[in-house]
Amino acid sequence: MAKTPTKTPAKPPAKTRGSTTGGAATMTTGEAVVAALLAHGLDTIYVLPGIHNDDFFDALAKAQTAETGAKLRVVHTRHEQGAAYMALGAALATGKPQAYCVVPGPGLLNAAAALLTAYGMNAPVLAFFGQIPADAIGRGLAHLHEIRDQAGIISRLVDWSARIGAPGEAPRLVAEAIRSMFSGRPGPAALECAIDVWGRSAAVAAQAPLPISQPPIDEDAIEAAARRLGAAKRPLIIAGGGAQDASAEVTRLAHLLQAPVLSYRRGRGVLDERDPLAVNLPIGRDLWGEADVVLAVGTHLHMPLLHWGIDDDLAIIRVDADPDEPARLAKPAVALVGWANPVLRRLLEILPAHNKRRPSRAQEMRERHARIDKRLARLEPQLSFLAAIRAELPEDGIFVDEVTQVGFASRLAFPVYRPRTYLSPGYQDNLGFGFATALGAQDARRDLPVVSITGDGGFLFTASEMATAMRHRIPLITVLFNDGAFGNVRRIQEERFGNRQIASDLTNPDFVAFGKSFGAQAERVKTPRQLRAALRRALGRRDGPTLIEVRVGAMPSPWEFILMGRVRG
Ligand SMILES: Cc1ncc(C[n+]2csc(CCOP(=O)(O)OP(=O)(O)O)c2C)c(N)n1
Ligand SMILES: [Mg+2]
Repeated sequence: MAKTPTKTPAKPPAKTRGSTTGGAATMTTGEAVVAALLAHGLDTIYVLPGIHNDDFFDALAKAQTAETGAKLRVVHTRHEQGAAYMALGAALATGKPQAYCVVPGPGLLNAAAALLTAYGMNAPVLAFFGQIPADAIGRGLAHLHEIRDQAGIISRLVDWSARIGAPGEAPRLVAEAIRSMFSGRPGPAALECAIDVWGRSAAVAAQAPLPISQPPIDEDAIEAAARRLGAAKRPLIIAGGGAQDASAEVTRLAHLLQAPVLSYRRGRGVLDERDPLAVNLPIGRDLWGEADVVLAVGTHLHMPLLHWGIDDDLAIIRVDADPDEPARLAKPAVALVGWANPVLRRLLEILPAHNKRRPSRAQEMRERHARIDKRLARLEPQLSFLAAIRAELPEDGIFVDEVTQVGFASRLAFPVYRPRTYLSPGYQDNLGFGFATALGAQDARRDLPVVSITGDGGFLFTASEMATAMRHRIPLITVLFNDGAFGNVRRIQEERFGNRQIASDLTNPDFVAFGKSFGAQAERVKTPRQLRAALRRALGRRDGPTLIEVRVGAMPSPWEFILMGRVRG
């Protein structure tokens, strides 16, 4: 029973283009799903097994030994959230679809925070969930792992989901699921399959990837956008996660318009931050207050619209893949619906005819950076630890953020040079996402170093996945800032609640011994200099995970640079 997705088609990734349908062969549902995933270019699935999915796992096992050369690598984790976060990290690092598979009920719920995060981050993650026997679904017979209305729960978590009812349905449903992940608002999709359906055999016709069409570009809207931008006196570009694949276009627009580009979490690296036009949140807020036209690309504009204010002197141009997004908070002057890169490419074609000659704003931006950097300088030791990481991490290396003091500072002051090299959890900002997400990024991008930063609080959410890192020899480098506390919570209790501390102190293991007990490389450092040396040692080894514990005390609050008041309206 496929649920009909209600999506506007958008641009496909290169691998999902195609249209031919091959012949039929007898196979199980599990085998058909494996074949379909391979046909869509997936090469890995992140899993935690269980009886409901045994026949699917047997199909995965057979594919491992098949003479065809086609293989779906299977990475098993120690908790379902680990599998789902790994798929998320792999999707974010590659921009390509990634899959995970877990048992129904508790398995689904164990993985649900990661699926929620994938939704918030518009990440192309395909979730497979087992199900109780097909004829028992909905009857409340207390089957193993039964959960009331599993399909209903799933349908609230993702935009597109379906249940595979027979082997012959599998190829088409996988193809539709993957198409949905790149259509309209991009994001995760999910497929359920009942315990007795995975192993059922029938003739199955192959299904090539479905073409993904894009909404036609609205030429009137493009013209209106080009006119407004071309005449703008103080244009500002805001890049969100939806701009990650439009780096060249955003860079060109920024230069043509001499428009600064604000990015905070998910839009980092779209404009190389060595460019003086790349600005952080506090500078961006000042510029928002002064702007006459804002071009917002693939962003919810949550912070500007809800915190910084809006008035009639500011025209907003929105570029978004989700047709419902532009008008959600405030009606924009112009809405351009579609993927950022074709829309901006078209805009670039006609903008020169409307644009005036503009003097360079580089010097002005350098001065603004210098002023803000002076204020940010009090975020120590965070900035010095970040500088140590930046000095050692190559420019294409991936930095994975967390909900921790050094993470908050990184959003303001860790320079990012390329798209998809700064992974931040976006608006969910869920503690504990980092380590396992980084493992997935490192697993999918074995050619690049990945550094995960985490607090002592967040790390233990998924620390058991150190076993996964060892089992699958994933060379992730994790830098753990140990302050013996849910430090962010503790500081709020100090500052706002008369220092009545509650539930914010942490009793920790010896993290170095903990890492070593898995067989990982582990060491403890204190200073930024020592961190840099430890990172260099870790980057020289690529045969397994490294855990570097940094002992720290309480750190100064970053929040005055993040939660800032109105500048307009
Ligand atoms: C899933 C989730 N649970 C709880 C929180 C609330 N929260 C935000 S920061 C924080 C403490 C983080 O502690 P730690 O990882 O040690 O980082 P530190 O602030 O000490 O650097 C908590 C509990 C959250 N953001 N997400
Ligand atoms: Mg802490």
